Amino acid sequence: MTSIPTAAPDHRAGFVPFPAEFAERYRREGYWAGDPLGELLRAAALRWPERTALAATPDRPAATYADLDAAADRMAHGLLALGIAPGDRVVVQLPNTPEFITVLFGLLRAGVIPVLTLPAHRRAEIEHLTNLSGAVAYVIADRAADFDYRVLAAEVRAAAPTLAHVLVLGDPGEFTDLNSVPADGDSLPEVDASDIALMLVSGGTTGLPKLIARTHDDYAYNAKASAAVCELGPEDVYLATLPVAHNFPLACPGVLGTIATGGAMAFITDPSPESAFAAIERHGVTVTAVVPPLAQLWSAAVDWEDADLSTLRLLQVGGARLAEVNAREVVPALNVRLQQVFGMAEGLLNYTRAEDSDDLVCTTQGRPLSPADEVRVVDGEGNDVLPGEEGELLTRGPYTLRGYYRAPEHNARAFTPDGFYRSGDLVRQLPSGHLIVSGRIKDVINRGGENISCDELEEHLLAYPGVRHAAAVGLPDAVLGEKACAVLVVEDAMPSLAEIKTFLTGRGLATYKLPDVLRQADTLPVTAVGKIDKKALRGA
Ligand code: OOB
Repeated sequence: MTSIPTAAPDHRAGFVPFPAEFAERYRREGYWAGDPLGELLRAAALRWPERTALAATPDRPAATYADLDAAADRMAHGLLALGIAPGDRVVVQLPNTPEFITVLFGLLRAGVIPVLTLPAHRRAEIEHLTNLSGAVAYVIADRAADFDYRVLAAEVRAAAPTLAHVLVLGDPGEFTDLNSVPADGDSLPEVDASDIALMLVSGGTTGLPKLIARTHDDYAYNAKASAAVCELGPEDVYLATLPVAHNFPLACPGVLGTIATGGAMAFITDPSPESAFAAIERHGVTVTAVVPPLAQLWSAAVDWEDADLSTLRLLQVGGARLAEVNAREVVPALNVRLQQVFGMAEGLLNYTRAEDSDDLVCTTQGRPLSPADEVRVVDGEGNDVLPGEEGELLTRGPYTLRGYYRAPEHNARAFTPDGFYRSGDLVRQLPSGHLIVSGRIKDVINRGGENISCDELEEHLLAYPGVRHAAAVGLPDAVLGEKACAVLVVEDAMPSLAEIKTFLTGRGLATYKLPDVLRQADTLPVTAVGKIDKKALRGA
């Protein structure tokens, strides 16, 4: 009889749990079910053993829920047999492949905590996240998108004293073959649902990323409640288009919501219209999630791609603001229902609903997922603004973190004393509860003391005929402190600064908000998940 290992306590050092009275309430009111996340897959395998969980790929047949469940168990036993213990952290950096799911559930069932990084992260981020989490292992693919992750792993290992294993999907080189890990075994550790299930990486735009420890209870609720809002069921086929380690395609409702409701999952590593449309046609995809630049690209691409997209019923768009002009293009172009999603790895999710009017869907970023989500909109002093006025969004609720992992100093600023997360997002709330995101607190240009909201200026610039993408950034200026720069990606001829100013003035924009400088670009730089990268633009 093998003894059942239990979690070493050190993973909880630096974790900020939900206060006891809130945890009790979330349990009592049924938000938290007390089930470890690894059981989501177990329940699906019991209920729908023969249904397809993973769609076939060119090099492997489809896997049923029974297959996937067994593969996850074998992965869990194999990881424990390597000496990785419950409570240990493991950095996972995999492209969108079915193995991501096996590795994720293997880790969850072993009580080991995945630290979910994105394929676009490089040495600075991976080293930092490995050391911050004290990870003992790093799971990679050999190569993806022309990048050799084994070279990165060698560098990280040299700088991360805790890292004992590198597991590689594909050719392992000097490291361990991930395919050699799975093993049989008879007992898996008890997992406490109030403990840390996994860690997400913050999408923060300043400084190095932070770790967001999500508990089994809160993340299972996140995925299940999201699946309910999106009306996912066993007939759905979810396409992971965005990097699946990101909260949006992972659990909003994403692959975890799909597993909770018995649907099938398909994966692509290239989100271009050519690749994505082919996958939608091949797998009969019904739901997927994209960022606004991709929604725009897909909408335009129906003119030159002729794939059959008729199975697609729901296109979720979120991660950054979707301009109203672009929102209005999506539905007729792709013939789908559009859903705006305003979410954050830290927790709070807002969705537009099936019953919302077209105007609400095109002009708002949705309303909170949970009846237990608490939302406040506050001014610079932290006082509630009048209903409908703009202010910073603060939030607290059954799936919103109470503190970043191992970041006490930052937490003192990022949370109110009563536990609300200060999102840094500027919003207005309608009487219906729907939120309109008007920008980031810091995404403003301070032009000689007058504040210009970059989002507002961008929305106006996008309305100019032929402008495909627009970004407003502040540039240093000796006299004004900052001057306003508009960067445009255009379809044909680039307008002149004078033409832009005349156009914006015609739309009623205040003179001080007019750009001082106009730049043309072929493309805008993007972040690891595909949002426009303001930091890079400012530095350029
Ligand atoms: C999602 O999560 P993160 O952590 O990468 O980024 C969160 C931030 C938000 O605080 C907000 O500033 C921005 O991204 N954002 C939006 C937005 N959705 C996210 N800004 C305007 N409109 C939206 N619809 O990006 C994320 C996580 C789960 C679901 C969806 C998105």
